[in-house]
Parts: sequence; structure tokens; C-alpha cells
Amino acid sequence: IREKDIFLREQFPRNFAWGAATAAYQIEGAYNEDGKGPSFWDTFANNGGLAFQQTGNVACDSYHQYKRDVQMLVELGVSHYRFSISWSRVLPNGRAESLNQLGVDYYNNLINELRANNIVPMATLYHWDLPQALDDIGGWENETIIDYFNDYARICFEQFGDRVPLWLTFNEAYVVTWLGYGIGIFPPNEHKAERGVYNVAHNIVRSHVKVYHLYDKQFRQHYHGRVGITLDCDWKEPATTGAMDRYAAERALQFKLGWFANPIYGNGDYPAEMKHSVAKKSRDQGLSKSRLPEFTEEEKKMNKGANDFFGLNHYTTQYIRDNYDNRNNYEGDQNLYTKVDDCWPGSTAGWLKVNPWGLRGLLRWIRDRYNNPPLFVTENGVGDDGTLHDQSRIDYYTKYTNEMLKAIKWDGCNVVGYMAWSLMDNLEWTSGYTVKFGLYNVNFTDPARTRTPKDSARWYSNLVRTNGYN
Ligand code: GBH
Repeated sequence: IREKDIFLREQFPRNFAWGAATAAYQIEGAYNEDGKGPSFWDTFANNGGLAFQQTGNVACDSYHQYKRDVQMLVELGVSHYRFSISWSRVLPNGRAESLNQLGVDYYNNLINELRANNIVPMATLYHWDLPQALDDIGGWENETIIDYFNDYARICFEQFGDRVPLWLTFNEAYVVTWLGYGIGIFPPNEHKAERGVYNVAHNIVRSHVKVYHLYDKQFRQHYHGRVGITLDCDWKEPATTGAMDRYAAERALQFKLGWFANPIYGNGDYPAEMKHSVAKKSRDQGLSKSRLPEFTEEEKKMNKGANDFFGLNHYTTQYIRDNYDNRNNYEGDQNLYTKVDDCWPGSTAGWLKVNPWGLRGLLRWIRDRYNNPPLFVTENGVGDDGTLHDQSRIDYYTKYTNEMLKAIKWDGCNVVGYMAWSLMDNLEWTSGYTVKFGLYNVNFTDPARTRTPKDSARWYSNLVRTNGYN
């Protein structure tokens, strides 16, 4: 019998952190209320960039309904809530001088409501909604962003740090970089796959590291919190047992996850495989320098260890083959071919194929590459059409959390918590309201945005209560 076919009937560790996750732009609405400035997602959506011209202008209306949101967390029985702070709600033009007290009040109210109900807040500083005013000066391509992000983080630590013990700088550095500046399907819709994406990633790593040290030096002694970054990665399984395909799958993981994880959780620098591949392609192109920027020795020292825990978002798997790719860009630099298994069940999110054992593979990979850091799964879940009888979501969560349990019990992975994506149906970025990930259904045609628990919400509350599988 294969391990992946076993259903493990054991308990999660005592004090395992169960939670649910959301993000500001996907739930808050109130996009121009009480002094909030626009983010580049507001601009993109209101220019018709999303499916069916939908927008986050109202979304789940959580700006007005945060008490109901907290009540849902109480119903689920979870101990943690992962939400994100909208930079342009706190700082309408992105800069410290524009501090908006009403925006600060909103997050204070949410955080206080969570704490009054014994729910630990985990706050993400950047879940993709860059203030439009900072996009106007070049966004993540312009290295002045490092200081703007640091100012914003300092203000959040000052305002909320006494009550928020868990901080994430970025949600999915890869998505910010590649979807925003490589293939350009997300704002700012840039197509700079050859070189720009490497510079953006460089600025994101440096922004994270600077903010980590800011917290470490100025806030930790008072608040004793912890700071990490959420990175997203699919599992990459070699398509054959051949050495070249296994090496290609490793390369795929290094290019996607290692790009950010190796500087912050590894040796302080980009992965050796990545440096080698980009340098070689760059040389073959006739360039005198690699398209991949370099960290100074000083920066490498600062990068290394700039974290208190690992945040991982995981949803799906692909098979990888070695394959020469003649493009001189981030994809071509990897020299591989990607495919999915037609046997894996799909979902209403086209990219999301269900392959539970991929999570265990990825957790083991992180254990081995980065010295088994304490790790929160900060997102995991599946999309459907929003039905209340969401058996496919229950199946997905059951199987993925069971693979996570195997990683903890059999492999010794230091997984300390799990945040289900998502607490409720919400704005699924460019897909608008056509793909639903919630434990709670939200009625988007009802001005009250009524929330109703799905079968998966009852299932999840039972898992949380029993803390495992009997
Ligand atoms: C997460 O990204 C996000 O953090 C969260 O906000 C989101 O709601 C959740 O997933 C569910 O999607 O349009 O076909 O080209 C997961 C990584 C990056 C996967 C964007 C899908 C778009 C693929 N996602 N990607 S496609």
C-alpha cells in the first residue's frame, strides 16, 4: 500500500493554530470611503479589468460588517484570523504624511473585536493592493518603494503592534512579481519578463528584510511578536524518474519558491541553480552581466535569517520535464516543460487541480532546504460555484489536511498552524465573483451581503474542535 493512499487517524499537536484567511481588497469594499485612497486594483477594476466588469467597490462589505466576520470565526471555533491591511486605507497616497485616522480606526476596531473573542490576529501588510500614488512613480520597480514600505510597516507596528503578534510582510511575492510585472495579468500589467521581474523580486526581498530588522530592533522588545513572509508554491513532481526530469523539478521549485525563500530562509543569496541558469542564458545572449541582480555581501548577511517563521500558500501540483527553452526570460531561464495530470479532479479555478500529496512533498522540501522552520500554512483551499452543499471542498480539505498531518507525524515537519482560504466567498481577483473559495457563502446580490455557513464550515469547526482524525 502506498503512503498517499493511507488515511492517517491521529491528532494534530496540542496548540496547533487553526484559522481562516482573507485579504483586504477581496472583502472590505468601502473603496473610497472615510478617506481611503485608491490602490492600483481599484483603478484596474474600475477601468473594466475584471470578469464581467466586476469590482471590489463593495465586495463583502467587511468594512461595515467586521463584527459579523468575527462572529463567523467564533462559530468556526478557530484560534487565528489572517487578514490584510489596505495600505491606501491607512496611508491614502502611500506616504507616511497622509495618515488617515479613520482607516486606522477600522483596523483597531477589527483587532479589538478579535481579541475580545480570543482570536489571535495575523496581519499581512501587503496583499497586492499598492497605493495608486506609488504605482505612479514606478511601484515595485522603483527602489524608493523600499523606504515607503518601511514607513508604512513602521506605522502599522506603532498603531497595531501592541495587539498583533503575527505579521506577514507580503502575500505571495512570486505573484506580485510575475503576474504583475512578467505576464502582466495583474496590475500594474507590465510585461518585463526578461529583466524587470528580477529587479522587482530584488526590491521585494530587500523590502521584507528591511522591515524584518525594523521590527526586530524597535518593536520586538516591547511586543514580542513574530514576522515572516508568505510565499506561494505549487508542488513540482518530476514527470519521469529520469535524472534530468528530477533536476528540472528541483529547478522549478528553486525558481518559484527559492527565488524568495533562499535569501530569507536559506543562505542569504539567490539559489545556486538559479544564479547559474540565468547567468548562462545571459552569456549565451551576449550580455556581459547576468540579468539576475546580485546582493552585496552586506545584504546577504542581512537577508540570512530575516524571519521568525515561514508562511506558505499551497493549492496545487504540476509535473515537470526537462526541456530546452530558447526564450531569454524568466520562463526560458528555467528550461522546463510543465503539465498537469488529467486524472486529477479540477475546480472552477482552471489552474487548480486537486492533488493532496503535493502538500506533503512541498512541506518536506521546505524542511530539507531551510532547516525545518516553524511554518504556518497561510492559505489552502479550493474554488467552486458557491453552493451551500460543498462536498468537493470538504473532500479537498480532508485530504490536504491529512497529508499535512502525515508531514507532521511521519516526516517531523514543523508545521504550527493552518489558515483555510477563505473565511467567506469574496472577490477572486480577475475572476471577479465567478469563483468561490469560502467556508461561508456571501449573497452578493443582497445589499446586506448576508453570510451563510456552508457544509464545509460545519465540517471545519468539527476538525478544529476535535483537532484531528479519529
Ligand atoms: C491565492 O493565490 C491568493 O493569495 C488569494 O488572494 C486568492 O484568492 C487565492 O489564492 C485563490 O486563488 O488566472 O489562471 O492565470 C494563489 C496563487 C496566483 C493562483 C494567480 C492562480 C492565477 C492563474 N494564484 N493564479 S490564471
